[in-house]
Amino acid sequence: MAKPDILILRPVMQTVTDQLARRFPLSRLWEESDRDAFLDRIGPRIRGVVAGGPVDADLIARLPALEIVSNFGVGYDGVDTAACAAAGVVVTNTPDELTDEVADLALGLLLATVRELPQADRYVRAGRWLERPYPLTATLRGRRLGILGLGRIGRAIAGRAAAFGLAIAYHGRSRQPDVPYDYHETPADLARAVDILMVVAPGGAGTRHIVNAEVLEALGPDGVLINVARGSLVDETALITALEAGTIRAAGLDVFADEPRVPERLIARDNVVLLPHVGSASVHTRNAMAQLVVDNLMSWFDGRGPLTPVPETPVPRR
Ligand code: 8YV
Repeated sequence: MAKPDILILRPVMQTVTDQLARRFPLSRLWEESDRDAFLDRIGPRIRGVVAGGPVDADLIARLPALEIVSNFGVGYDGVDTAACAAAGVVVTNTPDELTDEVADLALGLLLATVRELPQADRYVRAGRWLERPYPLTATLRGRRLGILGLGRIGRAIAGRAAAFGLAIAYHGRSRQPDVPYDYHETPADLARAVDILMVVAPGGAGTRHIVNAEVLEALGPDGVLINVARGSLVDETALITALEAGTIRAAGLDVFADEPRVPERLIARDNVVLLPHVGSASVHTRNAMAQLVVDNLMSWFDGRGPLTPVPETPVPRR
């Protein structure tokens, strides 16, 4: 049987292309100037896709022999899983490998936002310490943390936050009987009960703008919003308005609605800490994620099934 053709949609880490190239014929979609002509020609041969961004129904329809989409990242909100399921295509992601890295970053971003670490760094560099000490900041002491989305990463954040002495509550699709944290029925209820709202739920249509003007109002003037999930969960315009009006105190954001574009009104503010979507971005963790992207494809084309399939797509037998 011919070797399965793999299509890579966007530039990926070299270890992925190096390992796959040893075994499979590879195509790189981003290098093709005429994407349509290329898909007409090569599409019918493609049996595996490496994704790290949108995979829409249109693309799936153009790949009739497709069996597996191996997504680089735990979040797969860009992949149309309904279209994949309907076409019998299995989708895999990279859970677990990045859980601790993202949880570390979330706590770092929380500390940076509440204790104003980037602002204090800018203060030293600008020579302003010579004039007077940096102003006193807000604190984590005695604060309550609300976790929006208590999945793997949410739980890892909760464990770390407990060690910091924070009281923890959460909201998610359902109450989780095995955790000692308070559950709240809606995002607004959670926001009302806490001082810091940590957004860590999956992206996609079901969670779009679940942090809206009402939730920010409920968080209140001492409230802090941290988002390490997806920009789509937060109504960014409502957030900017809330930051400008003092409806909430501050925000720490690793993700944005239209990455890598960050609104000027956010950049202009001093009560926000802005990161360029680096939650999982260490050499160690990205290498581990890359390996799982490769291993899912290897396992599938060895006939051993996918290693980490997502629940929305079936696992057809090869
Ligand atoms: C990366 C992520 O930004 O895993 C995710 O869902 O958002 C991040 O780890 C991305 O997957 C790598 O491009």
